[in-house]
Amino acid sequence: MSTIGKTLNQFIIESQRAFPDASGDLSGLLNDIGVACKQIAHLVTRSGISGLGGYAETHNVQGEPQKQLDILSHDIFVQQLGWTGHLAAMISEEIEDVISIPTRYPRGQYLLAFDPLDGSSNLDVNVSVGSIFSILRCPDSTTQPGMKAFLQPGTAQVCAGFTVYGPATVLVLTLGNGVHGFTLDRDVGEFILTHPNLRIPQQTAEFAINMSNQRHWDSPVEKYIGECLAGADGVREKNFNLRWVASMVAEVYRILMRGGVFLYPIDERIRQQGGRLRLLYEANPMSFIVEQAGGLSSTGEQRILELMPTELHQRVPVILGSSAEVARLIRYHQKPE
Ligand code: AFP
Repeated sequence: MSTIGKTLNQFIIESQRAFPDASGDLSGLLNDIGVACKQIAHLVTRSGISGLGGYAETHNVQGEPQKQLDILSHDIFVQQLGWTGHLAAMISEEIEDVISIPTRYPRGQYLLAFDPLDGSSNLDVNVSVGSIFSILRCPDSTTQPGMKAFLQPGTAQVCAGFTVYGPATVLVLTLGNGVHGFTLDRDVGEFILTHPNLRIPQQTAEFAINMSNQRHWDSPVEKYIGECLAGADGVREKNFNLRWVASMVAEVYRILMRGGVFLYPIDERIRQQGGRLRLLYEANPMSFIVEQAGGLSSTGEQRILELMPTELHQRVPVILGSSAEVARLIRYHQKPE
């Protein structure tokens, strides 16, 4: 299955064959997500030409100003996936409530949670952005799925993925059997398997955190970053590199490629709201992918995938990446001294 060069569609169909009773619903849904991501890739690449890279006059459910492409990318997901008959409902970063499937369309067995355009504050400076998605099973006998249907732990995810719209457009996917990267061949219009069975190195010398928040950090993060900055002269006895793209998809993709640790921890500014990143459509899908690639993902106190969600848009602290470094940060949270 992991032959480089096969299309996303071939990979999905071959994955389905491992489940003789499969209905084909998930395969159809994944292909439709691939089409939506290709459409968004096209919009992102042309945003400077089309004049769509700027802000809309609106704010999202988080009260954050929306880019026109945030709204258009959201619309593409809803229009591309609503009619297919694979979904029972959707939730989006851009909309407060559950998005129901119109009664004129058949309803499927899956729930989709997505961030249509993560990192969109980078659009006007031409830095990589992306789409993130998480697929859950709709609880049985739920005819009209509401918020409760989505409040499942990350361990219940059937599939998770993200697309990076960067120098190359790459879709990264896990179905619970490893992590695989597909590069968009624009000449053919297909995602091609280029990075099968991605694995995150256990060790790293590269960390990603927004250093401007340093004065707000709790002591475990202060201790860890301080040791990284002390480099070869300090207890770690090696020098570290810092990267901060401010686009989670770009950070996670880099970590999948060469290791690293990404931190968006709780701090004094965001303690009240629980963190910066959203659990259902950012932290959970990225944690599923990172763990499937041999990494770890934690709030510092708990494994993210085991958190029991209480709200659709709840935020959590995120520390993910190379297992040796995340394990060290967990230890520092357990024994801050
Ligand atoms: P935007 O989608 O508003 O650009 O936020 C991106 C993001 O959710 C995540 O992708 C980044 O890692 C993080 O926020 C960057 O946060 P800071 O802007 O506080 O560094």
